[in-house]
Amino acid sequence: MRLLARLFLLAGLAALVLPGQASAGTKTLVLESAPINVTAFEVARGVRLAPSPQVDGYVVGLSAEVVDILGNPVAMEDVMLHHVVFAKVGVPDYTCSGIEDYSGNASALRAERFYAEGEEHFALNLPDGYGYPNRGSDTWGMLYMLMNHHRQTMVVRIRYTLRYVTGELLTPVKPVWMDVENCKADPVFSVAGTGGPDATVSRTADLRMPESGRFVAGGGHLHGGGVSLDVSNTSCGSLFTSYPTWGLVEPLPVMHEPGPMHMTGFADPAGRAVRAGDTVRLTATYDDTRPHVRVMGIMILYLATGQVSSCASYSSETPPTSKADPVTIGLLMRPAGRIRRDIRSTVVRDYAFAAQRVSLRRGATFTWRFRGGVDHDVTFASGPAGFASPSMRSGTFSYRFTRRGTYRLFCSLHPARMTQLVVVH
Ligand SMILES: [Cu+2]
Repeated sequence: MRLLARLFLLAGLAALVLPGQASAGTKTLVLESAPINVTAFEVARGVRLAPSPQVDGYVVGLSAEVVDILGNPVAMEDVMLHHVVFAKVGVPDYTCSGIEDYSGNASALRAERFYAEGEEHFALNLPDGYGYPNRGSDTWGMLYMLMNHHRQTMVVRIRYTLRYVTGELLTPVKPVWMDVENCKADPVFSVAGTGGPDATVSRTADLRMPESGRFVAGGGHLHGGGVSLDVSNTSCGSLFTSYPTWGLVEPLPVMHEPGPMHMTGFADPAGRAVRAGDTVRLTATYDDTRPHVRVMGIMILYLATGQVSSCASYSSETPPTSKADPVTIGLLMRPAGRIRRDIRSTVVRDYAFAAQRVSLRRGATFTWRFRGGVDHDVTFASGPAGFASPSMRSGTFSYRFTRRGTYRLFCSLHPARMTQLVVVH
């Protein structure tokens, strides 16, 4: 079902919070999603309506966490919040006219993305005097991805805490979502990791500003292997660079490369000027000495519109140096069956790669043909070069193996059930 239709079907469920009337001041509101099942060793992704304040006001702060059905916080070792994105349904997004769903289908979903949080636990804190306007009649949706490191199915909720201002006029901000793979529910790309000592690789995305204003706050999202995430005004220089802090220990079993435990953000009441017509460029830089698959480069900025006379460049704080321990992702299930030599393709069906052990010659192009009732993907775990397919239930994905060695592959959505070994001679 299309995302939009699904959201509107659920609309009845959303109107259950926050009666009460507007009185001036800042309130702390604690809201929760409906329960979400996360199957053992698997990933739960989805879109659903999110309860929202039922009176007009402004969001000035927002953060999210995973709790169990009793309301107790759930440790990352149990269920990891990969990410949650909050969006206002039916409102056009600043940088994207329609967001693809998790299967890559173009969707009629128009929604304004206004906040996201991942392993770095970005918390929105707008500078004093600024707020994200919200009407009591607005509808919020959330898009989430959770990972269960347990042998049992877990039932959790996403709890989010808002600071909400009513009865006052604040300077409104518009959320500006910058993303090197914009307009996707799962905006990932992969780094091969074949660049040699100290190599990095960068991806960029440009936004031509339709209006003038000042960015008053922002935060970044990178995955494992991230070096920096910069947003610049191409005529003036850097507006802000977000840097990761490392140190998360990935819970066992290792199912993905750990992300940063923190990313720097900024909140600047004076704001950082951009003029209508300026090009704002996002640059996500990753280490290319090792593979890093299914990574992201996203910055969310908050714009107060209005005339500005000139622009400037800004230097950004760097966090204390930290290092990520290189992790190796092991397969949770040993690929089985006879070795299939020099085949060109295999079928990916529900919960199995048809050919689990494959031997190829260097230079061969191999194709995965997806025939599932649910989404699957092929994702690099270890080997000479990183790659990953989008998640799909039909269609094909091809990859040319240009480096000899042993590639351990799996489906990142079903890591305990779907694995494959490809040996390239
Ligand atoms: Cu799968």
